[in-house]
Amino acid sequence: MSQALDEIKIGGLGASRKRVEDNRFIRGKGNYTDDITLPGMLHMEILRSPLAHARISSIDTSKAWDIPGVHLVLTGEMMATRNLAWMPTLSYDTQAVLATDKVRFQGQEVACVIADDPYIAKDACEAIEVEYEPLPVIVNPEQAVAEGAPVIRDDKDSQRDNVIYDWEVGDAAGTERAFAQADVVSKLRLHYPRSHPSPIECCGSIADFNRATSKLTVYMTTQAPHIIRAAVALVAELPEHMIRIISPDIGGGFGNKVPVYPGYVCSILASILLERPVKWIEDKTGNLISTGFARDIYLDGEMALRRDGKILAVRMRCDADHGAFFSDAQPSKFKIGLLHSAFAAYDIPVAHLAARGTYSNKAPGGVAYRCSFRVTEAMFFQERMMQAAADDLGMDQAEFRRMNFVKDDDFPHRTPFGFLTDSGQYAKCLDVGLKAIGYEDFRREQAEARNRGRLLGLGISTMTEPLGAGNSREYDILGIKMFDSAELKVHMTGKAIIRTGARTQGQGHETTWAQIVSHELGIPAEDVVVEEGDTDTAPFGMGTYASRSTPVAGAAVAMVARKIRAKARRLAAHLLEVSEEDVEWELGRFYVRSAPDRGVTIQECAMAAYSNMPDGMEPGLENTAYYDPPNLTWPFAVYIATVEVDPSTGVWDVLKLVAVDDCGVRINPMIVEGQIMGGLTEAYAMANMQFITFDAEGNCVGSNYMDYLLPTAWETPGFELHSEVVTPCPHHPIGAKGIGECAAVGGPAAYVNAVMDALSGTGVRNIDMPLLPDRVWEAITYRRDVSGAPPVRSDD
Ligand code: MCN
Ligand code: CUM
Repeated sequence: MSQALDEIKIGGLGASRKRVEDNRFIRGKGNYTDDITLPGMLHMEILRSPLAHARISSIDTSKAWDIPGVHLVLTGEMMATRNLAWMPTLSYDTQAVLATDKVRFQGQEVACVIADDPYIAKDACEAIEVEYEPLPVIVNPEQAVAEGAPVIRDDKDSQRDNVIYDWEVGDAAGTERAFAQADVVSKLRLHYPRSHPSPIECCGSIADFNRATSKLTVYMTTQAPHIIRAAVALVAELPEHMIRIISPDIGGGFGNKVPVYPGYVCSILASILLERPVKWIEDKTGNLISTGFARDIYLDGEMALRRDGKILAVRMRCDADHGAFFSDAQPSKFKIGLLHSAFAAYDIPVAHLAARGTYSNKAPGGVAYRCSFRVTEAMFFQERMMQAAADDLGMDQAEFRRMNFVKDDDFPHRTPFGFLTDSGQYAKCLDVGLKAIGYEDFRREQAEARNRGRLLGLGISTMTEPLGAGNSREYDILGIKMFDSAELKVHMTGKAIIRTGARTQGQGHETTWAQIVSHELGIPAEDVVVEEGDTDTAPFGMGTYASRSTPVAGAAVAMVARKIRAKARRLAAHLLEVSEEDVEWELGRFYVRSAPDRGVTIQECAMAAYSNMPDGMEPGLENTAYYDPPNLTWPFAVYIATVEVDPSTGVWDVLKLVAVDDCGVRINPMIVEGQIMGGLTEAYAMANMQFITFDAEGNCVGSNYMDYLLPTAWETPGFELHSEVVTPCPHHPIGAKGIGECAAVGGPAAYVNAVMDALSGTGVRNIDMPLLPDRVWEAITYRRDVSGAPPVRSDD
C-alpha cells in the first residue's frame, strides 16, 4: 500500500493555496521601500525640467543651499566630476543622470536636493534657478526624421540625426516573391500608443554608504537586484562584494522597475558624499512623467493571401519612438525586443520585418509594460491584421485562424522569424473559447440586432507568446547571460528555506516556489519559506520580468530540490540499511522496494543529515542550482470579447469576455487566474481609456490620475476563465510555461477587434487605441478611420 502524501493537501503542484504574502499585505504589514527608516536618514527630491527641449544656460543653486536643513544640492556639473552625469542604459545607449548641456524631455532630472525632510528638499528644489533657451521640439518619428529636424542627441559625437537604429529580420526577397503570388493583399497601419505600467508604489531607493565598513547598502524598488549590483559595481567603480542591493516588498512592478533611473544613482552618490542614508521616493507625477513608458510604436503591415484563406507571407514595418534615451531593457541581440515573435501561432512560410527607432523629446519610451520585450505590440498587430485579412477575404474570423494555426503534430515549429515553438493545442483552445462565448448564437443575434439599429461585435484574439528569457546562447542583457538560480536549505527538523535570483512584485512567488519544493520533496508547503531580493543572500539571478520566473527560476527550484532528493536517498539507504538501488521514492517518503512498509520520511532524512550521516558523507542538506533553459516557453491563449457599441455616443460596453489560457502545468491555479484577470483588466484599460500623449510643445498629457485613468472594479467587466487545455512544456522540469503577461499581451486585440466588428460594413477599418467614446463616435459618424495619438493627431 502506498503511503505517499496527498499532494494537494500538503500544498503541492495544483493546489490553490492562498497567497502567504497576503497575510502581511492585507494587514498593512508589508515592508515597502518607503516603510524603511534608517538612523540619521536624509531625504532627496528631484527638480525636473518644465520644458521638453532646451539648452541650459545656467543653474543657480545658491538660494537652495541657504535654506536651513539642506545638506546637499546636486547638479549635473557636480555629477560630472565623478563621471556620473551620464550613465549607460540597458540598450547600449547613454542617459543623462542630471542634465548638463540640454534638457531633452519634460520632467527630465535637472538637480537634486538632499535635506532633513522631503518638504524642505522640495522647497529647496523650487529655489533653484535654471535658465533655459528653448529649442524646437520633436514628439513623433515623422518629425524626428523630417528635413532640418534638430538633432536631439548632439551630446553623442557620432549622432548626426535622430535615428537610433535600422534593424531587420526575416527574408526580404522570399517575402517579395510570395507577395507576387498572392491573390489578395491585405494592409493595415496602426499606432500602439504610449502607455504606463503605473504600479501603486512609485520608484524609490534608500542608499546607505558606511565609510567605516566601506559597504554600500541600497534598499530599492527593483525587479532585478543582481543586475543593479553589477551596474553599480561597473558604473560607480565600487567593489561588487561591498555592494548590497535589497529589494524589499514591491508594490507592483509591471516592468516599471526594471530600468535604472537617475534617482537611484543620485541617492547613491549623495549617500557616499554625505556618509548618511539618503532616501528618494518618487511622487506620482514623477513616476508618470519620467519612468517606464512602454509602446509608442507605429506599425505598418501587409499580408499576402491565397483566395482560400492560406497566409503566404507577412511584411511588417515599424517606427518606434524611444524618447530622448534608448533605455529599453531587452536582449542585446534584438533592437526592437521580440517584436518578431508576431505570427508565431500561424504557419506562415516567409516573412520580413523592418524596424526603425528614433529619438524624440519625450521621456525614455518602449521600456516595458507587461510585455516580454514588445510582445504586446507584436500580438496586437498580429491579431488586428488577422481580423482585417479575414474581412478582406470575406472569411469567418474563427475559421481563418483555425486554418492557419500551427497544427498539434507540427511541433517543434520554426517561425518565419526564426523562433522555435515547441508545443500547443491551438485549435482545441479556440474551440473551447467559441463554445463558451456561444459563437454561432452570437453571430445570429448580431445580425438581428443590426436590423434594429443596435451594434454588436465579437472580437477574437489568439496568440502564442515567448515567455521566460533565456536560453543563454541567444539571450543576454549587456552581455550577461540570461539564466537563473535557486538555493535550497533543508534544516534538521525538515523545514526549509528556498531563495531564488528572481524578485516577486505581487506575483506570489512566496507561495508558489514552496509548492514546487513540496511537489519534489513532499515537505508541506507551509514548512518552506521563500526569500528573494537580497543580493547578499540570494543566489545570482537576472530578476523577474518577461514572465521568466516560472520558466527559469521556477525550473531551478525543481532542479535544486531534485539534488536534495538525491542526497536524501543516500541518507535513506543508510537509515534503512539497504543499498541505494533498493530504495524507492513516493511523495514524502523513501521505502525499501522489497518491503514497502519499511520507510523513512524526508524529515527523518533531514535529521540524519545533521545527526546520523554515513561515514564520509558531507553533513547538511543544502544545495544550489543554476538553470539555463533550452528554449523559451510558449503559452497559448484565446481571448474572445463581445461588445455593444452605442452609435449615438460611441460608448462601448463589454457583454462578455472569455479567456482560454494554456500555460502548461499550473503550479497554483488560483494565482494563475489572478494573473489572467489582472492582465485582462490592464488590457481593457489600454483599449478603452488610457493614454499618455504629448502636445506640440512636448507637454506630457497624462501625468496624473485625472488624465491617465486606472480602471477600478466598477468599470472593469467580468471575465470567464477556462483552464481545461493543458499542454505541458516539453523542456520545463515540471511542465510549466509562463503566464504573467499573457492576458495583457493578447487582451487588447480582443476588445478592439470586437468594437471594429461591431462597426463592420461602415467602411471603418481602424480606430487606434484608446477607443475613447469620442473617437468611436467620430468613426461611426464620419465613416472614417481615427488614427494617431490624441491630441497630436495625424489628421489634424
Ligand atoms: N504560475 C503558476 N503556474 C504556471 C505559471 C505561473 O502557478 N504555469 C505562477 C507563478 O508561480 C507566479 C505567477 O504565476 O507566482 C506568475 O508567474 P510567471 O508567469 O513566471 O511570471 P513572473 O513571476 O516572472 O512575473 C512577471 C510577470 C511580468 S513580466 C509582469 S510585467 C507582471 C506580471 O508578472 N507584473 C506584475 N504580473 C504581475 N502581477 C502583479 N501582481 N504585480 C506585478 O507587478
Ligand atoms: Cu515587459 S514588463 Mo515585465 O517583463 O516586468
